[in-house]
Amino acid sequence: TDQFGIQEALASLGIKEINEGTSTGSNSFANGKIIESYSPVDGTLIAKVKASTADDYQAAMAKAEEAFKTWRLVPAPKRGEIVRQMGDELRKHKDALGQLVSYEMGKSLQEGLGEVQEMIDICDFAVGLSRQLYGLTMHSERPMHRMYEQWHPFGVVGIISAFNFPVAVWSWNSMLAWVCGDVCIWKPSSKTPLCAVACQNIIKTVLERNNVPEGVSCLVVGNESGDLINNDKRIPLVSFTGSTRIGRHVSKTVAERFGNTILELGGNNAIIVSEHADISMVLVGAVFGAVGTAGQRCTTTRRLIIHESVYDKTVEVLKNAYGQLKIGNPLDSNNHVGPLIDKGSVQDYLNAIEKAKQEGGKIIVEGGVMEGEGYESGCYVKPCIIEAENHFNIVQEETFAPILYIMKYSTIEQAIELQNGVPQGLSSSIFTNNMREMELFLSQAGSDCGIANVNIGTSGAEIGGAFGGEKETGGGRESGSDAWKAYMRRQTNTINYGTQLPLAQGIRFDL
Ligand code: UN1
Repeated sequence: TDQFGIQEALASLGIKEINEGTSTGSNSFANGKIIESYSPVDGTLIAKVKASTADDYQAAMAKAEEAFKTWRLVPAPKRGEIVRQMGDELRKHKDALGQLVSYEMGKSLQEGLGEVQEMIDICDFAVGLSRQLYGLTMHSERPMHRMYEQWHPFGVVGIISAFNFPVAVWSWNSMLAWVCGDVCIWKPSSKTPLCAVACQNIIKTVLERNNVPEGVSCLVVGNESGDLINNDKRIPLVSFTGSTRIGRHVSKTVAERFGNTILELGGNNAIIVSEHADISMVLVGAVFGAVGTAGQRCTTTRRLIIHESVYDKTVEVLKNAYGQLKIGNPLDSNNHVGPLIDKGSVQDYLNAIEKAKQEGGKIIVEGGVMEGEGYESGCYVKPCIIEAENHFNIVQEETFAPILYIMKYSTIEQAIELQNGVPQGLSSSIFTNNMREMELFLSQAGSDCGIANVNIGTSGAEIGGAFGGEKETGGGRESGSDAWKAYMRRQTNTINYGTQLPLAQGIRFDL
């Protein structure tokens, strides 16, 4: 029985082969071992994908390099027009792709659709951007000289993405890279290869229709390709999304060859709940932040720092809300919380709870693994709340699961210190109606994160802003604002239109 129409969605996305191993889209660089993609929703095998071998990788790179020679000469607004068509194509496939994201990754259908919406939005953003890749002009210190800067495409951009946003993160990178004139080689998470194949299938029709060389978008599957990308001198920019542990390795490897990186690593995001907060708003922000995507967003709310005077009341409200959470099949819109990605993640979740207890944490809302009908995949867990102290080792770490640590504060300065007192620096927020503490939180003496919000939660950033964070989050910025600059190389040009050749800095050199 296919109650949620998954088979139809798969077929419409061109994913059919279950026994042979589906190939990786237009650029079929896949002759390696079979990767099986199981759904955390019901534990069934969705389809098999062939991984790329080292030879496949080389073939993909050759096509990418070749394609770059053509693509860089296409005027940026024309590249934008092609990205516009990709946005249209994504609109047509929004439902099916959203379903696949939900089924292969396990997030709620609403969030799966939301993720595809982010892809559509970044396409629109990129289209506008294709006419706005502005450089500055400067006044030269020398007469009859003109100075300006221009932005040129880098070349081949390596995109290594994570399972939790299996399609949107790729599009933030690829759509910008494409209008910038770069070509992309994408290595998706081996936990969500079908989402990547589906994306490749969707955009390949647009590339074909416009006679764009297929090497503009290359897909390589399997972990082997990750380090090939990191070590490849032909790839001037690697955009990596994933854990801090692997990010550190990527960062070192790419830096060793003087390549550029955009790193989107772990978060350990907190909400400060002030005594001036509107608790009904905190409720939505904190609960969605903590249990949405089953706690598997890099922007997930992991810590609540609550003013002592409203602590008991907030805990009461949270306990009540957690008591009403429905855990189950994410394709069923009645459920709030879907599964974790796999059993390994379930184990990490259990270990974290155990460690928190050992360090003195007090369970406020009990966790545990769900059993019985509907939970056969073994990946469903109960969102839990633990009263903890910020310095606990486990609180300092990012566990990709719905575990919320709560703690008390008495002054706003202390709250900000706790908020900043972790190695990561992605997202942060304060709920308050007091403008003094709000402004302090947003000031240079406030949150040290790349994202700081007021009266909204830590997750769910819009694509128009630059997305990323400081410290162990890696410092990269993607998506909106001027994040595009990371995908291009800057060239400063000085032109002498006079008949003399004066040197800068007034240096005389008489011949
Ligand atoms: C991620 O978890 O890797 O802000 C990205 C958000 C989403 C993106 C999360 N727009 O929660």
